[in-house]
Amino acid sequence: MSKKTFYITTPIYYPSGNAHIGHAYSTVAADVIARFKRLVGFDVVFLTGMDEHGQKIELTAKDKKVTPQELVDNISSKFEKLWKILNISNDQFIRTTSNFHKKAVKKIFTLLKSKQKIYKGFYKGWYCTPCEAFWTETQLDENYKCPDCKRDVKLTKDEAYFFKLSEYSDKILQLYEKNKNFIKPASRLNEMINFVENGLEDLCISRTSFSWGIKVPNDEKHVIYVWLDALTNYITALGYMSDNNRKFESYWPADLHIVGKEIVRFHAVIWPAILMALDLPLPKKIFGHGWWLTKDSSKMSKSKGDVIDPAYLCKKYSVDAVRYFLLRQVPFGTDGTFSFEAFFKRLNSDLANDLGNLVFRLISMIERYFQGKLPEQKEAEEKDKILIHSLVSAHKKVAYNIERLSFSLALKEIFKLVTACNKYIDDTAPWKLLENKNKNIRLATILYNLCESLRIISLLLYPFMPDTSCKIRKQLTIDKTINWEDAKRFGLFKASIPITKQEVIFPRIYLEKEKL
Ligand code: ME8
Repeated sequence: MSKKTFYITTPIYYPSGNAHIGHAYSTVAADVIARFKRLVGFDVVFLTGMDEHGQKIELTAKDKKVTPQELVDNISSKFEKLWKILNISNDQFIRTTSNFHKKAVKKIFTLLKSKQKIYKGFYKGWYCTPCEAFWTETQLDENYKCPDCKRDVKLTKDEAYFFKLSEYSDKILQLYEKNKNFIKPASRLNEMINFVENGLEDLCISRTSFSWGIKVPNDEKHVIYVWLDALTNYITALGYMSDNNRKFESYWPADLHIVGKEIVRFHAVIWPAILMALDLPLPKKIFGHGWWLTKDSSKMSKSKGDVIDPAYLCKKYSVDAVRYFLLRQVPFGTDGTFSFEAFFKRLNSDLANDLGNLVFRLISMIERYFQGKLPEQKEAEEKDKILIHSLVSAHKKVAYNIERLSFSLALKEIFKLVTACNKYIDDTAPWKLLENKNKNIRLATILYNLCESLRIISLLLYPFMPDTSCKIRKQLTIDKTINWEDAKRFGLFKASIPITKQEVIFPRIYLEKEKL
């Protein structure tokens, strides 16, 4: 029987500055889901990439005295490197300047036009260049600024192509009604219902004020609106409108689009309308996550100075510390403020003290009491059974929370096990047993139970912290194969294989020594 497929995407990123932890957020979250789905047997396609057209890029390139292509080549390669540093397991990396994408977008435009979903008219409206978004007068804020980024907007009147978005209000409301999971979390669904209920206007989908973009077929003075170009990446990446659409047939519709909250509107309104117009199936879920804010409570943004570079954090404090912090610190749907104090606190308490120390204590005891070779012992005492029960039942809670994108709760469940193991060591006090030779069996059993606990913890941690999971397994000489099913069973740890202490997995951070 062929495997069930799972198609997950992140937004494609604008190459107009350095990446910051806000970008890493969508991608790390998607990586956790992709890794988890692969573990539980799905055939996964995980797509990320770059959104490389638009006026903003043309202007930045001019400013920097390079061509737009040089600019996007340079920044896209930095993003690609960042995903490697962050251990992102994407299967594809799309760039909207790729020929295959440009060709497919032109065909999509032509198809929509032939279906009379696109027409030519005049556009008069307020344009926000940084957001690449047009606003009607009523949508502007009280100071006539962009309602999203609060920056200046420009009044524009132009001949332009329009997409008949206004035809789709009812169909989109029906979609929300029928599929309650289409937009998550629920608060974002309510925002979208209000937005669509106010009525949708036709969408201007071409520009003549700049040239860095995909040209409208047979009318080359018009460039296709960057959001039409960008959104369709999710299908062109799979070969839609190409000579080989096998992947598209197998993986579309997407199971999950992960996006930041400010672009839910594009994904939950415009994108389904385009797909409906193309007679294509709709994605199953759109999750709008919250923002990382700077200390002054504004959105961390590459056009502002105060950004945190994830590559720097990974290099200095380890990739898994960053992955852990991003997903543990705040629930995925809400905003969070990044501070080094909070980052170090998490690192020290959860990773260095609780998890790191558990691994270190256990291996030290195996070395000291059994010269690194634990005898095979498995008889459980009553007090062990409580620990064993919490271990073998954890996978359900972890899986449930990952599926709901409640990453913080999933990690909390895993770290409850870490705490339980540390408590088990304190309660059973293995060092006291050593004085009595007859009690060596009990001592070995306690240490065996702890090895087994760490084996299960390493499995549950794998989607979040693949490096750490492997380090723990290596230290305990556990087979490298990560098999989720093995998290459901206690007693698989193979004793009698020599274990030796290696590097400390999470060294403590001393705030006073850090130069920030
Ligand atoms: O929006 N906190 O690209 P982008 C959390 N090209 N997430 C943040 C963030 C922050 N401070 N700053 C940015 C685009 N993001 C389009 C997408 S998809 C067809 C086209 C998130 O580079 C943001 O919410 O401006 C978005 O999900 C992603 O980074 C890319 O932002």
